[in-house]
Amino acid sequence: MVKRYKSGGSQPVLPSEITPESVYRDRRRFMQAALSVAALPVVGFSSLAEAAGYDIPADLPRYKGPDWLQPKLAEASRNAELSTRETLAPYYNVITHNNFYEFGTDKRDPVRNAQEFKTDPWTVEISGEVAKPGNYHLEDILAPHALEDRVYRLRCVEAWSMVIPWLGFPLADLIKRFEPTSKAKYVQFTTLLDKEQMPGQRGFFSTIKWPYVEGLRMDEAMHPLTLMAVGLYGNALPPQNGAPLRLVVPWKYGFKSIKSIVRIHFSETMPATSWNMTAPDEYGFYANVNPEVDHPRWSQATERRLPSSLLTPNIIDTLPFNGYADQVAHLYKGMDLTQWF
Ligand SMILES: Nc1nc2c(c(=O)[nH]1)N[C@H]1C(S)=C(S)[C@@H](COP(=O)(O)O)O[C@H]1N2
Ligand SMILES: [Mo]
Repeated sequence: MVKRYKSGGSQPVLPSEITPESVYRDRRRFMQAALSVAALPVVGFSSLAEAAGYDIPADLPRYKGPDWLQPKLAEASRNAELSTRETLAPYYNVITHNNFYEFGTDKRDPVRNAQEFKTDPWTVEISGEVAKPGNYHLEDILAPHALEDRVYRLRCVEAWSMVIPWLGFPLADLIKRFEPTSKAKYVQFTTLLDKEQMPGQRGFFSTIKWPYVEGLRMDEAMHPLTLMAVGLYGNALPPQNGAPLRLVVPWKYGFKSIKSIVRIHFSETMPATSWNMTAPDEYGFYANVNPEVDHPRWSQATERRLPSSLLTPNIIDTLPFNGYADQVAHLYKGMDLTQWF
């Protein structure tokens, strides 16, 4: 059943109910920083969030996206069946606590450094084992797809998590249109390479070999939970969250959910993935959320559900496959998940 967000499910918590004074002060600083960036008028503001029933504080920016995206955002409908009813992470946390190493390694670096990032026009290359390879404008890629509003848990390998309302469509629907050949066993995704715009790609000491790449087995890519996201909280994706197009794979650690995608490549063999290349003993290709397989340097048995603070750390148990085991465990039948971590 697909329904409008307004009519049910988890209600966003008012930030005044959960936001300590220090966060309000932080927020003011955020706005001062954001407003000093000349590009914000390009990013634009939107009132779609109200239309979708989301609680976005008036002092925080909404990301509008290009004109052609507006009707799609406005017509998005809620997929209640595939959405968790847990309390949403406040919008503030979603747009200011990010991992996007292209813009810096600190959690606040992406929101500080990505506001001028140009995400329109945007081209995506479809390549490899497909009948219809080519370079496509994002507008054409998205044209036939209606957007759904889906609330997913996002569990970072660093043991924090958030509940985020995404706007997107099933990756499976996109893949079918480009007609993969019988040799297509894996899909690899690539993030934009652009040293001018992405300060994190300039350094000599970067741990990651750019561009960021990720991958999925074909059956994982075709799974109905696997989402191509173009928005969150009723609006376009903020640049710090991976605008204009990102992957969301809710049963895997967050690093699989690659941002700002410019290439989707189909191959017969398992593709290289960034964190696996960087530290193969710590990050595998599969990266399914698994409380029983610890990271070599910390436990994965629990997670810090944001918002969290010193006084209210909000530590909860991590669930197998991030709570999506019923839907996805069958994909890994017979596999030793200690070995294929
Ligand atoms: N291109 C790219 N994609 C990326 C990352 C990154 O550094 N670069 N970080 C990943 C990690 S580790 C996580 S936890 C999620 C965070 O998504 P969010 O900032 O929207 O919460 O993005 C993932 N996608
Ligand atoms: Mo992560």
